[in-house]
Amino acid sequence: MANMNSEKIQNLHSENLLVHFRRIERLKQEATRHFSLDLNQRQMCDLELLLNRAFYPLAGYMEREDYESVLNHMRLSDGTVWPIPVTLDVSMDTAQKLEPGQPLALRDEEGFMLAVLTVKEVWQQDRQRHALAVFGTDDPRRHPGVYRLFHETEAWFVSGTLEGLHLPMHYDFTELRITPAETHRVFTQRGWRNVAGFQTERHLHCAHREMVLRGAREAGANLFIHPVAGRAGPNDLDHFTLVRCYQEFIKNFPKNMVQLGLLPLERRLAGPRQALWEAVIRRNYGCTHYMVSEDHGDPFAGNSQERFYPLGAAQELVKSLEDEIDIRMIPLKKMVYVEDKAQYFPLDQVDPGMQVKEISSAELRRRLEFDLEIPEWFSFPGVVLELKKAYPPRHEQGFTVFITGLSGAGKSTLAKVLYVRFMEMRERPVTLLDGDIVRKNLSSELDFSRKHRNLNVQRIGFVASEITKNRGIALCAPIAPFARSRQTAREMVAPHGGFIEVYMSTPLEICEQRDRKGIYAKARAGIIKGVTGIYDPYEPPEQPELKIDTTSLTPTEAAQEVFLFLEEQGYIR
Ligand code: PPS
Repeated sequence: MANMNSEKIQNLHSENLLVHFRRIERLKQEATRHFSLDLNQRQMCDLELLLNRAFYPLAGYMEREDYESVLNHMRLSDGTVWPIPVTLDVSMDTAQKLEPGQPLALRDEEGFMLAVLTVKEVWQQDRQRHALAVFGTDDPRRHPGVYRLFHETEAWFVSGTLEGLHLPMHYDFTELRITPAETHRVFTQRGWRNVAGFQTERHLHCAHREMVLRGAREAGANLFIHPVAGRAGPNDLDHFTLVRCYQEFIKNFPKNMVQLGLLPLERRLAGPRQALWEAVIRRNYGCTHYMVSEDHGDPFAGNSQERFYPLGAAQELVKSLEDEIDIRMIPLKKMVYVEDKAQYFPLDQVDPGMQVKEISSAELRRRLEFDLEIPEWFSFPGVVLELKKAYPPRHEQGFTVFITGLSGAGKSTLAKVLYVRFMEMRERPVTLLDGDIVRKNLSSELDFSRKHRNLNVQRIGFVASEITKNRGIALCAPIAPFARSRQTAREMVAPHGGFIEVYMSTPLEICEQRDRKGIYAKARAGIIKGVTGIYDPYEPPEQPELKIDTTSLTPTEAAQEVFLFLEEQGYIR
């Protein structure tokens, strides 16, 4: 078996797969004749780690022999430990155009050429077999990694060597986008003999500090906090907030102990194989140790769901191959705060009589939203401040009041009263997206077919989500007869602030009696077709935040119900 030699790795890391600038000129000239592929976010992550040699010894996308060997033995065909396939997936259309020896230009989403792949083989993947070998199941419903393989990966694979022109561009947190060659240099300059790598994709608090410090002390190592900056993680925090939180987090360590970096890794969530892969990557970044939790790489790690892989399996696998991959495994232990000792303890050292305190992520979110205390034993003031910016208390968040119901149910009137009252309050900018206004402007080309109604409501949801994100108030009053599109609007808005669905349940008879616009009379007379409630369906909301029947309520009384709800929920004071 190939046993990696640290010195060899150190030397190889002084290089990357980027070619000399003269060669770049040449490749650019030739590129006009090459086939080209625009990479998606996932593929860009893999390309970056290939080019910067975080995936050493890979010098391109895996050949079929290596791929098969990785599936079957977690090793490349020469015996080197490598647990996860790194392949370039293409559509059948592209696959049919490619031949061995042919250059394929790889471009980013803007069409900027990043690398040229010299094609070696093209083959159709067997998703079932791939999934079973890598993930241990071929059921996309049971495993998000398998879901991505089945639904977000093209069916054909291309292998071949790479010539890099540029690393993918990042304009955010550039100082943290350090490559393996740079980390080697930094660690050496600082005289760090032992460095323990720690990966995360969540925000970190006091318990995490205790956990990583404990691990690092055991190994006599400095720390490389190396969060994933690939696609969005398991929580709904935006990337910018997360990284700002990490920057605050590392301020709470002894001086010259920690280095922070971002890893553009597309995680496969393949449990033990994932952990092993991450360890190999950290070895390539110059770490001597890697911290592994008992549910490391599990798709359901860190939430209340049952884990997919057996607890401890990831630690065992990495431990068993430590010598071969040349990096030591540090088992991470969950730490809890023991109140009577005013100190953190590893969970397995807590006696039954001890008072343990914890704050779940849902509870943390609630406290942020309601501007409640977040104790110092739980988190650091700098981290809390960043979180507060991302999760302002509700009275500082934006929200959308989404009023749905039949024509004549009182939607527009309610929306107008609310508009005036919010304008009077002058606390947030207010936008009125009444059905008619939207139909005249945003959706002027749409008709009243199911497809167009859904599109109309989807557009309203998009605009409302932008308004809510920027902390304004969006007042929407479309008929929105279909539950699915109302749900879509909710999903667009909810991550950014409040979504209050108000169902105007005024019965059809009353709406028809009012018939302000005369559309019911026209519908009954057969002059207009497809009027909601007469010939077209209305699916009543099952769980609206509010249900208001304006049969015997004045517009001011209806508005009052909305105000009471908003106050009770903390959106207004
Ligand atoms: S939808 O289903 O949400 O897209 O409808 P919406 O955009 O809210 O409708 C705006 C107004 O169009 C008038 N109108 C119709 N409504 C229903 N069905 C048909 N066929 C139709 N034709 C025109 C109707 O007056 C809607 O305004 P409101 O404010 O609801 O009375």
